[in-house]
Amino acid sequence: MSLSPQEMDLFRHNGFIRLPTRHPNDRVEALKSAALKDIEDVVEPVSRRLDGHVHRLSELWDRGGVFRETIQSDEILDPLESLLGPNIEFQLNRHNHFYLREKGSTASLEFHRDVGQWSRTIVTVLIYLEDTNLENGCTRLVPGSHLVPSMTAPEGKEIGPTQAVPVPMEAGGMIAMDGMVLHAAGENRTDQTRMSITLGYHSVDEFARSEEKRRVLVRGERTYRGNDRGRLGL
Ligand SMILES: O=C(O)CCC(=O)C(=O)O
Ligand SMILES: [Fe+2]
Repeated sequence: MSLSPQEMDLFRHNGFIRLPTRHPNDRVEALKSAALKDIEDVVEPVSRRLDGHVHRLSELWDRGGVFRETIQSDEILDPLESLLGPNIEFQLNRHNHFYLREKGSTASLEFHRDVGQWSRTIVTVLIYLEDTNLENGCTRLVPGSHLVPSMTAPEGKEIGPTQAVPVPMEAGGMIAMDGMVLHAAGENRTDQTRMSITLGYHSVDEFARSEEKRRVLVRGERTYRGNDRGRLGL
């Protein structure tokens, strides 16, 4: 399912959009089970909270199985094709992680941008494995903030809490966001978990020649359009 022209415009204007697609329930359940098992078995690389509990699983792509299936799924890549074109790479060294947020979790509560420069931003895809709402800390985003080039961290911290809008989501639902948008996770004030996955995608870099090891092609092909193509015999 591709995005409508209106949805594409809104993504460019606001810097984010709720995707019209969602992951089927059986995949959401499989993702939760696989993640909880990797937490229980402490399958590295992981990050821990101060109290020692594992709250983040990194390198989802390398974990394979349902994680890799999800990263390459049509539910993500079909709408992303409307934003990024037919040739899409998945970024291995940004995001590519699962988060378990509980009461007292502090991860990503501070307003931030996922990338620093507008000329090479990414599309961040947030997948919610449980319903998120105001109580358990749905994502908060500042619409249009991707267009403010000079917003450094202190300014962002000031404007985030006053200007962000909370975006409640259902389990299996997704937000696609320009990585320059100022955003934060909300605080989980419930006794339940709040599980989510964060992924990053690029369009293929048309001026990069060699295969970049920290990105994998998930749709289309690597095209090269550098103006030295003739000299290189390409
Ligand atoms: O889960 C969220 O609401 C936000 C996560 C986030 O900002 C991140 O992983 O960079
Ligand atoms: Fe983020």
